[in-house]
Amino acid sequence: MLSQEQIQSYDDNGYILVENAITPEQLSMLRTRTLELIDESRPVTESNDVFDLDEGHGPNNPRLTRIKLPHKVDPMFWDVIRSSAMTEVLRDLLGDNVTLQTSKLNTKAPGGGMAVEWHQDWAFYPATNDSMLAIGLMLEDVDLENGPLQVIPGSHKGPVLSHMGPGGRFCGAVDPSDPDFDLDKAVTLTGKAGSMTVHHVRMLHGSAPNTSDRARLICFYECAAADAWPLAGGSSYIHKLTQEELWQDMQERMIFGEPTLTPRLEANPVRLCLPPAPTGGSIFKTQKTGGARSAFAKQPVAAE
Ligand SMILES: O=C(O)CCC(=O)C(=O)O
Repeated sequence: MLSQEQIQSYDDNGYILVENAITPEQLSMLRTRTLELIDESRPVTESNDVFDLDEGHGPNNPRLTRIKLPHKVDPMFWDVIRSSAMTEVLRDLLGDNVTLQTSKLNTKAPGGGMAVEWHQDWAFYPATNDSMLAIGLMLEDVDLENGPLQVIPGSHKGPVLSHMGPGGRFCGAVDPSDPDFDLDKAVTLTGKAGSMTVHHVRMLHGSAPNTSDRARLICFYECAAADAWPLAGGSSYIHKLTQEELWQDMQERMIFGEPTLTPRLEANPVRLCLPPAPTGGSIFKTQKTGGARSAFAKQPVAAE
């Protein structure tokens, strides 16, 4: 459970860091399973529904940017969000009815694993209100060398920046020269394995390439109050479901509490992510093919 100071700090700054978010047993199980999954990706030659491959991936050198939807790949990733300190943090920050928007395990490979360019999650999936956040559960120690998450405190109360690329398509990243992007204020979130970061859906955040010889394993759980309904035109898979499938999906994604059919409407700035990048499927593909300018390399992200 969070203290009043921690809740206030989240409200003011848009992020918090919490240590020991899961037990040592849970950490060990999740870490072992993650390393097994990376190993299982060896024969895979193209990104698919589970693995997003990084440059240089091959049978002798498994390199992933991401394991997609880990809570669907192995139930232990679902169980842990429903029965750990993370569960109580969600209750403190989002209320009694909380749903999982999506999950992803960004494995940032050793020796150059890709940067995630600066962006706001809100640009990918705006909703009727912004009671939404991402938990970043560290399954490996995260330090300055292996590409830690960086955030800009207070940016969750600012505008939603343009995430359009030079070709006029959504590129999933802000332009580093945008006057509303104040990189000087960035804070870097490092921590021991088992710690978690929490950042607000409108928070500007990104992370540099992994220059270390260790993978940077962070499992992101993107969560929402049940009354934050996705807006049509967002990039979530939800829009591809039939009404019957959506109804089923809503029940299955509840972390605790009940879904609701009465969305809460708030006046927040919104930009929809259309037209989409030439290739989507992960933020890495969207940023590359949409032509995102890099704040880390000071040059465009190389196209695949
Ligand atoms: O992996 C990271 O450092 C950031 C991930 C992220 O922001 C995203 O996937 O949307």
